[in-house]
Amino acid sequence: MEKNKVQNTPTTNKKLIEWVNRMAKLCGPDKIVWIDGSEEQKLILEKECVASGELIRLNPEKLPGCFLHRTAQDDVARTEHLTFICTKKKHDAGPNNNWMSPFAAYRKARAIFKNAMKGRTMYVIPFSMGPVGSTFSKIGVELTDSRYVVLNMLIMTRCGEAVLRQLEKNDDFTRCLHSKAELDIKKRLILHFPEDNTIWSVGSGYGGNVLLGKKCLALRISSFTAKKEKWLAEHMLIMGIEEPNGHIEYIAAAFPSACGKTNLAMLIPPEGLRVKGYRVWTVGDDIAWMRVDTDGSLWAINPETGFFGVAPGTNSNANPNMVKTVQKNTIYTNVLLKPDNTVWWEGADGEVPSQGIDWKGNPWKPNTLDDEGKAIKGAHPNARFTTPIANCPSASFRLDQHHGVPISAIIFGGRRQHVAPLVYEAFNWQHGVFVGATMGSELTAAQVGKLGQVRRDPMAMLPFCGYNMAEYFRHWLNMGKLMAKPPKIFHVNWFRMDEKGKFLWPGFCENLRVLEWILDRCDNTVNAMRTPVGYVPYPFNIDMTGLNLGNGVLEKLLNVDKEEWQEELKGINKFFAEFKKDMPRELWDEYDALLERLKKNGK
Ligand code: OXD
Ligand code: MN
Repeated sequence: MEKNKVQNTPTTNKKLIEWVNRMAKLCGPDKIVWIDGSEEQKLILEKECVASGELIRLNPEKLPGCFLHRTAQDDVARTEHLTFICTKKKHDAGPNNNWMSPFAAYRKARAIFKNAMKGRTMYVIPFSMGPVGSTFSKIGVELTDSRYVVLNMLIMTRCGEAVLRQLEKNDDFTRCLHSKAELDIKKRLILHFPEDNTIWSVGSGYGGNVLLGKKCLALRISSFTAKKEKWLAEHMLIMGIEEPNGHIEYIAAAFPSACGKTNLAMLIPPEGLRVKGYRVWTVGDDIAWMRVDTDGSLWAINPETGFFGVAPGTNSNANPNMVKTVQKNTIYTNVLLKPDNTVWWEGADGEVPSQGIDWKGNPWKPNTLDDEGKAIKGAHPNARFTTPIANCPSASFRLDQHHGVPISAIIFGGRRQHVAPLVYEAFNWQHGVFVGATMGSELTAAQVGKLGQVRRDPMAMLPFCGYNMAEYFRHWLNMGKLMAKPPKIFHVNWFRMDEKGKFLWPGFCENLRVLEWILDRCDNTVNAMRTPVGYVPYPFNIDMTGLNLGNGVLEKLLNVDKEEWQEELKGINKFFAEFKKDMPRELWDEYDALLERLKKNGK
């Protein structure tokens, strides 16, 4: 029997068999195992992980089917500086990406992959992003030497037999190769080859770098494919809002990290609005694939089947639905282990435990200080849970529908202390693309850089757009022309502050009050104030039943300060200029028009 060769393949797809053989030859695993998506196979893998120490089984009474995993200490987040777009021409990756030539990238990575799986098993994971067989969906096959990756992929994607059957009808798939190798940051690379429909990730075990269906395939590779095929692959949540009359309107929303995207996707209406009969249905919290359907509207699916969410700060106040979701069949990564074999993180419900094992595996007590005098955290600030959407009490009943859901509104958002009002509506699609392209967030204490400094993150896609963003903007402009009924575009800012640095808006579930206005605008049932930046609500059109902000606060939240906006335009100018002559003229036109409106007296 020839070593490293696929034996008893469960597929007749020659292209797939040939590729698996070639990669096995490179990586040198002892064994190859095909993931079939069965419960039996999953249970075997879980047992093996517990035996090897990759997973700790959590309290089966309190957290059935749940496990804890700890990553290496220098492997706790996406490593953007080690993430590359490898197109033949550097220009095609754009100023927004790190670039390496495919030749250099393959050569560099091949040396790390060489025999990296020796003594290990190579798992072959056929997965579908989106319902198997939907016109929206794309198939990938991930080869990995990590059982943790397999178990996470089983939660996050549709894996196994059904996907192999689909690949017999159409043999097109994204080739995803992953090896932990030595988990050495100096030998870590996350490489995307959009022209070859290939992803190579080596040297990491952190979800964002290794669950290759997510950021790598569903955003970086798919944004490239989507441009060619005329659809949109976006870093957006999708939620349905059931109106008092039972009708459900769907919105897609893009926010940079740490702006509460997951919380918004599954919010529970505040008491004051709940009595009206509103209800939220969660379609997705991270990625939206959107296509123009035969009705001329934009329809969206969430290509994933799970949430890979940030644990710290998740509690019954911020996100009661997520707290319920993570009670079973969940993999926790880098959280604190409590003596009763349950888990905890900073900002979790209940009392701070008096002791535990921290995310590094060390004994922990609250308020223990490190060498610099800072309290040692029980959970890493980017500790995660991987959990099935099906567990979520607000999971939409349309998750598996092949056509997805129709999108009425697209929302862009950022974290801005000043400048951006609570909500405004773009004048039209082209202006909406400008609003998305100029999105920004202020740096928080958690990021390196000057506090309050604005980082531009267009459509929240800066780390995820697999090609030149100037071309991406052009694609967005073109998509508007394909739609008979394009969604309306809005911008929201939950983070505006007063002079003393206090948040003016309570956020969380109260955000539904703003979404209600947005839906009223989509239905043309409410007027708005025209300002230089867009349409802003009249304060009396936001339903404030049960929420008292104090005199004049809503007016402050909705204020458009022309001087602040003129300052803002200087930053936008600098950002646009980075794209040189590739920047679509239409966006500079929008820039000029805004400047002009700001200079005029009156509104
Ligand atoms: C994520 C991210 O992990 O956007 O979803 O960073
Ligand atoms: Mn994300």
